[in-house]
Amino acid sequence: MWNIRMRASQKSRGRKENLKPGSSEMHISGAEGIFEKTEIARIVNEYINRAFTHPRGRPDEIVITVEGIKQRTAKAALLPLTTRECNSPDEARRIICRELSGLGVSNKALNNAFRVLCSAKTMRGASLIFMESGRRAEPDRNRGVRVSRLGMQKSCLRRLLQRLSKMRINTTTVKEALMLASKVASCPGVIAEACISDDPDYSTGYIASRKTGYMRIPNIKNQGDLHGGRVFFIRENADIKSVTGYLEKTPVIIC
Ligand code: WAQ
Ligand code: MG
Repeated sequence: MWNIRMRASQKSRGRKENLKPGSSEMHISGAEGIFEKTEIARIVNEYINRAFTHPRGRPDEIVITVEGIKQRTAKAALLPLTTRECNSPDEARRIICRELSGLGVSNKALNNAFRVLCSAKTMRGASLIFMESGRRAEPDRNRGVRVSRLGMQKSCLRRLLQRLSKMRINTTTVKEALMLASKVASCPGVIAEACISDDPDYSTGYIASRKTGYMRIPNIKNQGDLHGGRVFFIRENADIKSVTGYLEKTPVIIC
């Protein structure tokens, strides 16, 4: 199996020479998956098209990585999906706080999470937040933790696409977010996730955990807003190295 990753960015124009590498990048788009060898050409093509047609803007650098997977892959269960009724960002915040408080996430942790999710400066990855102290724990605050090396079993994918089609939400965005959330929820140190897309025209977000499943929340932000992000709430005694190691490096097949 092969892990294919794409990352598209825009370096700030004109001032490139004076800046430290990476410091001025605007993240445009990223994608990734685990595939068979015969799928590589098709997927690379698809990812490049995606990078060039992204609503966040035109990239001037696209990095594609195609990497053979040598490790044994772990398995994780696909989270069940539901959609809540929600009419505004304020209502979304109330729903998220109620649900996550129920899982033991403190107010402090929730406030810190919303600061990350609503910041104008988006991260490439996710913030890790201790569920009680609310302390941020990701080693690199600009980059965050990037969930990587995940794929879905063919039969599971087929069933999922049928189900999403029936619900009229069979889009790459939903499919990929649900897969990512399923890997994250399977990580022993993680208690829950909250996500707002950084795409200006995508206003449905979600929270996810083993207890709540994947819960979609419409109108989590207003159309046109550029902010967005991901937060993974972790157990107070979680080992950061094993959490990031699992999320970034362990190949996981969702089934
Ligand atoms: N690992 C960790 N964090 C990530 C990753 C990743 N692989 N990819 C993106 N992020 C973070 C990053 O901070 C982005 O700014 C933020 O998440 C949002 O990413 O069911 O499209 O790719 O309809 O814009 C939710 C779908 C879509 C809800 C989420 O996120 C639904 C989405 P985006
Ligand atoms: Mg995006």
